[in-house]
Amino acid sequence: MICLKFVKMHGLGNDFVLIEAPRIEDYASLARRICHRRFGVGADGLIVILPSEQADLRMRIFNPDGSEPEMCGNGIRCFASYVFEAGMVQKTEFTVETLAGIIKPLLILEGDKVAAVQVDMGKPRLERSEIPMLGEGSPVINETITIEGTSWQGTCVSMGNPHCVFFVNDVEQAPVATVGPTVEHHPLFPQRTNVEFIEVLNPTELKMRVWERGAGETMACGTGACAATVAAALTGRSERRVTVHLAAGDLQIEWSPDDDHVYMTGPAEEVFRGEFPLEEA
Ligand code: ZDP
Repeated sequence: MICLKFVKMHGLGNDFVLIEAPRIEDYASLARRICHRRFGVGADGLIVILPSEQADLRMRIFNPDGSEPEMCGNGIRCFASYVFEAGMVQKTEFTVETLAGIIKPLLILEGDKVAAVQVDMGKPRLERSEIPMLGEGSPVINETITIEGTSWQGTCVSMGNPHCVFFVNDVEQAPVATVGPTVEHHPLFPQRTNVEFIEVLNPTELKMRVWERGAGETMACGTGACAATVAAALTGRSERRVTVHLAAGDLQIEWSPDDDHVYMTGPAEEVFRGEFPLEEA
């Protein structure tokens, strides 16, 4: 049996299977099998580490349903930590090619271990057509989306991948599992969307739950935390530097006024390594 070596990692409980450029092409069907919580390893995404002609390395990510997002915030911290500790890069600051452009992680070391990763996530995209989203006018702030008779006000941001942010009074009570999938598949979003529910605790602290496109409710979403910070700052609810609280811990997000880039800082942990059979049993 041909087996594929993998490493299982997570960022705040948003978990990934990482593999080094295997000799297979059908990553979508591998993602569906390997991410499965009962029949596979179990993960919120499959990350493929590849060489790049434009950057130090290239990252591709696949959702558990096989779709390929442009970017993945928690995933790129795991990616950066793994490739550094595996000696695939020697620098603590390097470049990664993604479908959302060149992303720049910076490793924060304690001794020779990666304590945290700060990622330059690039500029948020606020043009409606870039999200992409149907309708008129940009930026998309407080757009009414009616779901089963209830009006929701969505503020939409692309961090390379699409996000629709809703501000709520109590995130614990937010109907993530019902409104999330309805908005994910809403005709307004031709590429579907990730959906964030955000409680503003104060101008420097947000509390978040997320429904991810192609994955369902997950414990954390890095690009989502960035999009939420941009949406909160744009609508005057927060400052541009905030702490985003997620179920398993915090992300520090700053939307820099100097270069318009969003910087995300958070952990990345390895859980275990193993081998996965390439053929269907
Ligand atoms: O855009 C999408 O389809 C997401 N499901 C991609 C994964 C995003 C992620 N949770 C993150 O941290 O940005 C990995």
